[in-house]
Order: sequence, then structure tokens, then C-alpha cells
Amino acid sequence: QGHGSMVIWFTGLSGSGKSTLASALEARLFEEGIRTYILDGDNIRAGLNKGLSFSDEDRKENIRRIGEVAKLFVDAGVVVLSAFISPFASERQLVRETVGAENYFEVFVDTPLEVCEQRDVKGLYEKARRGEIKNFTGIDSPFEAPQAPDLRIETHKLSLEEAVEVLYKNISTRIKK
Ligand code: GGZ
Repeated sequence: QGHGSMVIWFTGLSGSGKSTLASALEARLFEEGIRTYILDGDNIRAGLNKGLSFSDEDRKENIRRIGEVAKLFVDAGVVVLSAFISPFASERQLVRETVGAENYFEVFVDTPLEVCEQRDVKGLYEKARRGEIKNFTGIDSPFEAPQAPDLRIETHKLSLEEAVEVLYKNISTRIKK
């Protein structure tokens, strides 16, 4: 009694709400008996990708490896929720090809820089503005906004509950094969 597997790929600025959305969606999917796994900085950058920096090259290698890991989970029948900035269109495209386009669902967490900076949950934007963190996305490192995401979520215009419902509606038919 299985269900379809896929990769739900959240992309957006630091503090845009990727991890929050992934966690809330995971809870919703758990209620439906769907097996999920969240890939985020806590379990990837702290382990497998320890040693990778935030240079353009290392971010690309970070995302390339995560794409390969996501593919393994898809092979195992799991729904992957991935929450990385993934600022480059070329690497998002690479992940799409790695996991298979039919398994890839891109969610652009489209929270404006001003809002992320206002939230500044971890105080990183302030540090970046002061020059204490270099190559910070949106400040002195680029973010290439997706031109054709499967879904765009504006977290500053929706409640978390509303955002999760929109997400769930968009993916549930694809999971329940
Ligand atoms: C962006 C940085 C940086 C720099 C540390 N630029 O809000 P957070 O803290 O928890 O999420 C950010 C995370 C970004 O790592 P990713 O692996 O998602 O980035 S990428 O996809 O570009 O490889 C932030 C923290 O790491 N962080 N330094 N310079 N975010």
C-alpha cells in the first residue's frame, strides 16, 4: 500500500519561510499517512556538506549533492521536502533532471527581501549589512528568482495554515498515485 514519491523543492531567501512551510506541510502529510523526509541545512550542511562555504561554487556543489540525495529518497518511495536557498536557476534545473522532471515540484517562497530582513530571525541580515558575513544572499550574493515555479507562495500575504492548504492541494493528487 504505497504512495507516490516526489521532491518538493522550496527555494527562496534566508528567512523567507522555507523550513517553516516544509515542517508544517510535513505535519499535514503525516496525517495522511504519507512518508516524508525533510532535507535542510541542519541535516545536510551540518553533515554531508560540512566544509562547503557560501561561495557560488560551493553553493552549487551543495545543491548538486542534495539533488543526488533527494533522488535516493525518491527511489525509496519517500516524499522529500527540501529547504535550501538554491539561488541559481542552473542548479535547480540540474536537480530537476537528477530526480526526474515528473518527480520535481518547485515552490518559490516569494517573500520580499525587505520582509525577510525585517524578520531577521537569526540576526544574519544585520550582520551581513555590517559586513560581518560576506556573500549573503540578497545582500552581496545573488538570488535568481524562479521564472516558472510550479507554485509561488507569498508568505507575507497568507497565514501559515492557508499556505499549507494551498501547498497540500497542489501536491496531493501527485502523491496519491
Ligand atoms: C545565505 C547563509 C549565509 C550566507 C549562513 N548566505 O536563514 P538560515 O541561515 O537558517 O538559512 C541560511 C542558510 C543557507 O544555506 P543553504 O544551504 O540553504 O544555501 S544555498 O542553497 O545557497 O547553498 C542562513 C545560513 O545558511 N547562512 N551564511 N552567506 N545564507
